[in-house]
Parts: sequence; structure tokens; C-alpha cells
Amino acid sequence: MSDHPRLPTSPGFWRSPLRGPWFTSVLGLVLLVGITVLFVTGLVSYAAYNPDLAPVNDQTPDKGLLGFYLFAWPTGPVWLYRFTQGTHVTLGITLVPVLLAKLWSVVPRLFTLPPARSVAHALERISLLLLVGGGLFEFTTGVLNVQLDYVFPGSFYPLHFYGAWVFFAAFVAHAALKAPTAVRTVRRRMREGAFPERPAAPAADTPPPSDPTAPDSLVSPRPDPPTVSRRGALALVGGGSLLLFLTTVGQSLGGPFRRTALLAPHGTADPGGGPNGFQINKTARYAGITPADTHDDVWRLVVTGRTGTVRLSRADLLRLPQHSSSLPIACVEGWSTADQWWRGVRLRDLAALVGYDGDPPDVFVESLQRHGAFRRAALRANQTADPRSLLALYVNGEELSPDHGHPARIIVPAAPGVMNTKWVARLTFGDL
Ligand SMILES: Nc1nc2c(c(=O)[nH]1)N[C@H]1C(S)=C(S)[C@@H](COP(=O)(O)O)O[C@H]1N2
Ligand SMILES: [Mo]
Repeated sequence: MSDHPRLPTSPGFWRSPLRGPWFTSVLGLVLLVGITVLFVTGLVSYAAYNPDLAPVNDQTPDKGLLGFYLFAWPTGPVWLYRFTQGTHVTLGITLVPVLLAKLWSVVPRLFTLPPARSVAHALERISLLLLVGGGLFEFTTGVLNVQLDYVFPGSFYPLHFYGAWVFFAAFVAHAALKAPTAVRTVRRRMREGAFPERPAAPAADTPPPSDPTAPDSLVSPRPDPPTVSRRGALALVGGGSLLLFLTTVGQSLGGPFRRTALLAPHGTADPGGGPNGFQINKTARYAGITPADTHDDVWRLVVTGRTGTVRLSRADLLRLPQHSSSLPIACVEGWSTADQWWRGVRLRDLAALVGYDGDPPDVFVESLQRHGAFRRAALRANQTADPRSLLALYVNGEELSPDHGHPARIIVPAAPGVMNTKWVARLTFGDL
């Protein structure tokens, strides 16, 4: 094709008649709202780990000022983390088609020449690199963490956390520059009546815009004939998002919706043949826990506090007052269980055994597990004090299965799944 420019730096190279300010603006405004919610729920999710409580909870010890917002995570409502993290993950996955369509709609801009016309223009283009790179990085790391065995070098948490700050800073700058135009573009189209059914024909009397930063430069100067209307293309993107939403959200809901979570590796209707009738994250086998470690004759819970250390067998624990609470498990990966019926000893009663009669302090929980990131966790005083917080021995009327943490595990209301340490060996009460 002799009339088709070879180089993407030539405006004529980009021929899709779909590109234009309206298409980009609609997608941009959806992302403006969606990414803001993702950022806020992401920061909230990080606060839920109580990283400012103890080094074991803190995955980003060098965060400095970026931790300014951290707060003590509450213990209610019990579905709190289920909701915030379910929203974060479901929304993130739902927005993938919107993000890709938005990037596609502006891709000619990445190739404009000259690369920078002025210092201001250079700065704007650098911020765009951070925006596009940061966005792709955040969505990629997030989806990989949820869907696959994590494959990035380094821990997910610092990468996703620092990446979020870089991405969101560039995002705020970009939104401040572009949102007013986007709102105006969408408003104008709505005022002028119906959405454009067909992309504007390549009218001979409208010359290509000369200013490459003008919104209309998104319009191809030599568009190919349309095969789908802009509205149709938008419907396609929306349909893709809806499909992802419907095949993801079930993992965070209960009941029949769980069957719809076709995309979720965990959290589906079939708990993987799991014992106790709900989902398993890491199995006992994976964690290296053997029956020899957990046998009644061998296993002892070591509880330390103000007045010293006590060692309790399972039988000792069963002689303490037993309490029940109905609580879900809600994983950072976005899946959660419906409420399960846990039974065991209150954490505050265990604190009382080692000298804390009134308000119990923080507790440092250690598992029998020898390796792995989630074998230890620190809980805040408000979490140990909550009467629903248990060292659980039973769930749903049965002994804990090996995979769910036999002989004893932590269950705390409203907290991320990682705080619910399985195969507990040691509790150390005291201010952390
Ligand atoms: N010792 C130990 N406890 C652990 C984990 C672990 O890897 N090791 N995983 C945590 C995570 S991330 C979650 S979501 C829950 C899952 O509990 P379940 O497998 O009983 O559903 O256990 C938590 N407790
Ligand atoms: Mo988890």
C-alpha cells in the first residue's frame, strides 16, 4: 500500500476511525473514578495489615512518609476487609478492558514527533511514561498476584505499594490536565443529542488539526472506513468488563454466586474438595506441617506474657471456656468465604492466663511452620480484646482439618486472611 505511511510517527499511519476525543474521554472518565477507588481501597488494604504495629507485619519498612495515613484497623463490621479487598480486586479486574481500550485510543500520541517541543512538553511526556508504565505495572502485578503463582522478582507488596504511588502521582497530574476537557467533550456530545452512531466521515472540508496536542489530533487524518460505530466499540469494551466482573465477583460473595466465579483460582463454589467445607489457601503439606508436629502428645501451645510462660496441651485448651464466633476468611487475593462457625478459646482469656486481667495488649503469633511469609503475624490490642477473636480449635462443628490449621488457628474479625495464622505454636502477649 503505497499511500500507507510506514512509520508510526506519521499521523497517517493510524487509520482507525474510532479514535477521537469522545471515545477517549468516556474511557478516561470511567478510569478517573475507577482508579481513584482502586488507589483508596489499595491503601486501605495495606493499613489492614497493621504494618505500623510490628516489623513482621511491615512489608515496606522503607516507606517513610508514604505511611502517613496508616491507622489502627478496626474489628468491625466483620465483613470489612471482605468488602474493601473484594472491591479492590473485582474492580481492578473489571477495569482491564477499559484500561487497554484507553491506551489503544491514545497510542498515536506515544509516537508524536518531535519527542519534546519544550521543557513543559518534555515533562508532560515523561509523566505520560510514568502513567502508562505505572498503570500497566500495577494492573499486571495485581492480576498475577490474584491469578497465578506470583512470578515477579521480589515481594508483591513493596512492588505493588510503591508502584501505586508512582502511578497515582502521574495519574493525578494527568487527570488535572485532561479531566476538564474530557468532561466538556462528553457534555457537548450529550447536549448535541444522541451519541454519534457512526464515526465522523473523513470530511474533506475539515483539515487535520495542526496542533498535535489538540484533542482532535486523536482523530485520524486519513481514517479507514468504519467497521463498527464508536458506540459499538464502547459497548464491546463494556461487555468485556461486564463479563470479567460477572466471572470474578462471585469469589467474594456467598451462596449461588460463588458458582459464577469461573476466573477465580480460589474462592469458588468448589472448595477444592476441602475439608470443613470452605476454601483452603496454603495446605499443611505446602507449609511442611506433618501429623508428627501436631499430634496431641507432642503439640503444646506456648503462651508468654507479663507473668511468665505457660504451656498448654490441646486438652488444657479444651478445659478453658469455649466460645463461638461467625467470621469469614477474606484473602488479599480478593476471594473470601461466607461466615464460618468457629469455636475455641478467646484470645483475651489466653492473655489473662499470663497476667493481663483487664485490657489485653498486642500479641505476636507464631506458627509451627518454619518457612514462608505468613507464618507469623502481630495483632493489635483492639484485635486481641475483641470477644470474637479466637484461637479456634473447631470450625463448623468439626475439629479443624490439617489444611485449615489443626490443632489451633487464629481467627480475628474484619482482618485480612494473613492475620489468621494457622498451626499456631506460640503466642507472646505484650505491647509491640
Ligand atoms: N501458618 C500460616 N498461616 C496462614 C497462612 C500461611 O501461609 N501459613 N496463610 C494465610 C492466608 S494468606 C489466608 S488467606 C488464610 C487462609 O485460611 P484457609 O486456608 O483456612 O482458608 O490463612 C492464613 N494463615
Ligand atoms: Mo490470604
